This record gives sequence, C-alpha cells and structure tokens, in this order.
Amino acid sequence: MSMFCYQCQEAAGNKGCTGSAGVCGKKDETALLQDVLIYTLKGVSFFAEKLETGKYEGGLVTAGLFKTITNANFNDDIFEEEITKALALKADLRARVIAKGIDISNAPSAALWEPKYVSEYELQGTIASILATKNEDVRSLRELIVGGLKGVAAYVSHAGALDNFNMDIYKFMFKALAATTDDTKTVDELVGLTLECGKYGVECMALLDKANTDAYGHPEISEVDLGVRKNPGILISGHDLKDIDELLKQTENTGVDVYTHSEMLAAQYYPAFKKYSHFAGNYGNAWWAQKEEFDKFNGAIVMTSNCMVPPTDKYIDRIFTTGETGFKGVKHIGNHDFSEVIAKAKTCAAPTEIETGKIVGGFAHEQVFALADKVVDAVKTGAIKKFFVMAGCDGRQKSRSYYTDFAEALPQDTVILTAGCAKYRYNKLNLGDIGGIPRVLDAGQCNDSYSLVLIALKLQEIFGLESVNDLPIAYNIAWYEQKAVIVLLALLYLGVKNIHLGPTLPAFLSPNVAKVLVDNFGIAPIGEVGEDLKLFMGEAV
Ligand code: FSO
Ligand code: SF4
Repeated sequence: MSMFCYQCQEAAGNKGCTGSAGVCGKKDETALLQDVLIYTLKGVSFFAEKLETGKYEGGLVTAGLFKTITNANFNDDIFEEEITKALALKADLRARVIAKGIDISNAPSAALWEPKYVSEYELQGTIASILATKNEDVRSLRELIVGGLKGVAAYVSHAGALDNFNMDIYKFMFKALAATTDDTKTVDELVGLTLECGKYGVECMALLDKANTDAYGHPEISEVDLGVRKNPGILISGHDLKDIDELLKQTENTGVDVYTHSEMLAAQYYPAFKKYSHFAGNYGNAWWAQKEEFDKFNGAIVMTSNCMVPPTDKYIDRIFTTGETGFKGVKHIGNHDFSEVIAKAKTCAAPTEIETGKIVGGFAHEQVFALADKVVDAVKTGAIKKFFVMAGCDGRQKSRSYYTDFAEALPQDTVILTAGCAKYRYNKLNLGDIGGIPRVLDAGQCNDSYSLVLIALKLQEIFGLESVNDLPIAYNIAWYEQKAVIVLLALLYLGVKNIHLGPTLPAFLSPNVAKVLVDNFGIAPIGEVGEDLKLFMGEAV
C-alpha cells in the first residue's frame, strides 16, 4: 500500500501524491498513519454523535484533525500516540452507547476496528485510504467535508488555547465525520452537509475572532518593520496568538528580540503585543521560502502551527514546535514554557538582514468600521471603483506569480482586501493609496477572512443592498491547504457568488462535484491576468 493524498493545492500533477513521499515532504508511512487517524476519529464520531459528549471528545477530534493538515505534523510517533488515544476513547464511547441500548447494527468498519497492537495501525491503511471510497463523487464530497473540518479544527484549536469553546461546533464535527462513513448518504445529502460545514466555518472564525480580540484587543493600523535589529532573535511563525503572548512575556528583559514570520505577521497589529519594546518586525515571506530564510535568521524559531517545511540541517537544532505541530527530532514545547527557546536564542547571532522598509496592516473589522465614512465616500465619489478580495494562501508554484501580476495590473481605483499568507505575493509592492486609504488592506491571518466578511456585510447594510453580491466586490482567492477550504465553504454558505479560485481547482473535486460548484455558485478557475481583469471589471472579454 502506498500513500495517496490530494488534500492540498500542490498535490502532484494536480491529481494526488503517491509513492514514497508527497510534494510537501510528508512520507508514505506518515500519510498512512494520518489516514488511519482520520479513520479512527470517524469511528469515535460515530459513537460520540449518539451521546452527550463534552470538551474531551471534541478536543481529541479537533487535535487529531488539525495534526493532519498540510505542513502541520510530520512525526509518526505522534500519529501512533493519537491513534492509540482515539482507540481508547472509541472503546469507552462504544461501551457507553451499548449500555444505553442504542442500536449500532449499522456501525461502519471505522467504528468497529479494534487493533491489539500498534504494529497493526499501518496495515489498516488500505481500508482507511481515501481511495477505499470507490464512487469518485462520493469520495470527492467526503474529502471536501473532511478538508473543511480540518480547517474548522485548526481555528477551534487556536480559540481553545484562549479558553473559548463551542459545543455546537464539536457536535457538528461528530455528525459530519460520522456521515463520511455512511454509505447510505446520497450525493445531494453530502452536498447539503458540505454547505452546513460552511456554516460552522463562519462560527469557528467568529469564535476565534472573539477569542483573539477579547484577549488582545482589536487590530489597529500598524507599520511593521521588515529590517532587523542587533540582538539575537526568536522568529515565531504560524497562527497561535497565545503562543506569541507567552513568548513576548517570557522574553522581556532577556536581551532577545521577537520577530514574526509568515502568518504571525498579524500579531503586529494587536495592541496587547505592540506595547513590547523587544517586539521587532516581520522577517521573511510566506511559508514556502522558510528553508533559506530560517537559515539566514540565525536565531531560534518557533512553529506554532502549519505551515512547516521539513527543516534542513542548517537550523534543525534551533527550531521548535508547539501545539499540534511536530517533526521527529525537533524539540516540542509544551505548556508555553519557552525557556529552552530563549536559552538557544541567546547562543545565536543576530539575524542577517534580508529586506528593509515597512509594510502597513491591521485592517480588521473594527479598524475598517472606524474608517467607514471615508471608505463609503470614496465609493460614492467613484474614487474606489471596486474591491478585490484576494485572501487565502501562498505556495511555491511558479504559477502563483499570477497574483503579483494581477495586483500590479489592477486599476488605480481599486482596493485589495486581503487576509492569510496569500498577501506576500503583493504586500511589498508600492501600490499607493486612494485618498489615504492604502490599496492593500490586510486584515490579518487566513481566519481573519471573517473580518472581510463582516466588512462586506457592513457595506451591504450601508448601501442598502439586497445581496452581498450586489456590492462592487470581486473575489479572486488563492488556496493551498484545508483552512482555505473552510474559508471557501464559509463564503459559499454566506451566499457569495462567482469566486475565482486558483492557481488550480482542488484535485479532490471530481468533475461532477466541480460542476455543482460552478452551476450553483459560479466558482471559476483563474485564467490569464488580462482576460480575468476584464471579466472582473465587467468589460467584454
Ligand atoms: Fe498560509 Fe499555511 Fe493561514 Fe494556511 S501559512 S497556508 S490557509 O497554513 O493557514 O494562510
Ligand atoms: Fe501532497 Fe499536499 Fe498531501 Fe502533501 S498535503 S502529500 S503535497 S497532496
């Protein structure tokens, strides 16, 4: 049995990664264990759905789903441990379901699997494989749902780190995961469940937004330095704000500066973090350039979530993981105790400068609402003709230069609304401003796409429009991993139409499922910059 994975945009040949390793560096054995973990969590969910369950069950499913997101965890030992934990929970839930006299005669193999030894885990790979679902439309919808749930899990996990939970989201996870094992579900039912997943996408982004802003205040317009200072540094990447909060506290007065990387750039916009004088700027670019940039950073590096690239020998001894992130041989930090990271940083040279200058961000919902009059005036006077939501992810494929070219080609009377690491394709260009409103408004991380939704809904209200689709907003979204899947499903759930998705449509969309999305939501792939621009600006192509 060899791996088969097609969950991200870089799936080999836009079909799927097979053989000994995926494009992301995930090894065959790891991929099989991930499949078996998901399979086991489906079994857990089959029983959990039938019971009054709590935080433990939801937390375990969330953690497991998050660990299997692209570029989150590459450590086989961790996956074996997670499967063992999930099996123990499953046995317990099963006993509780039986004790209640609930009929389980329709239990799927995922619920009934009870291996005795860890050595049996990998052997289950064939049965747990995505390819075990033979009907390609059913498989496609199942994977769309599981992908969306992984995105939900990531956001729920970051909210949970700040003690924010929502049992309804956990319950939906159980229901949806269990449904992906149910062979009686029709394609229509699975389409319905996919849209319901979008509803919980909105809920989990709202939950995380509340968690982040309650704890750290509302993001505000901020200038972020791209250069370096003279002290040794710690570079923190990923999405977890609780981690950077603790790191900033623990590094105070240590002579070590803290820099953000990739998605952690958004931390620079929060009042609670801006107050620290040792909080330096943002170093580097989107996740995929990390091998070279981490080498040049010289100091300690903390990965709080995906996207992690398998580290090179040049920095493997100074990189650390937290949360659900992991890599064999890389020290994992538990309980937010960063003392080892700080000790390591003190032995390192200061970062090598790779860029200079500043960028501006912090345009999350409250900040944009504060500017609403200015923005509305600009729209009314025609100074702003159109907004382009260009949120999502960046990736290493050359074809992603489309997004830089597209941003550069946009007319001067347009504004880009962005969130996620997709912005690194254009956030350092000099695109100017419109009457003081920057032409790139960065709301923050991919989950802060929620802010973009709130901004759109606010504009709809101000302009008294019936539908969010009547606004002068176009959607040209770049995707890479499963968090982008849940952001997309959330937008579809909110009724947003005509989203362009690139650089390629997901490999896991079968032709029929892709057709459903095209026919009902007007989803379209990207084309050539000039033609796409004409299409978006409403000019004849
Ligand atoms: Fe990027 Fe990676 Fe935020 Fe993703 S760093 S690609 S959608 O994990 O999470 O945007
Ligand atoms: Fe391939 Fe993406 Fe799966 Fe990695 S996560 S194995 S690159 S499809």
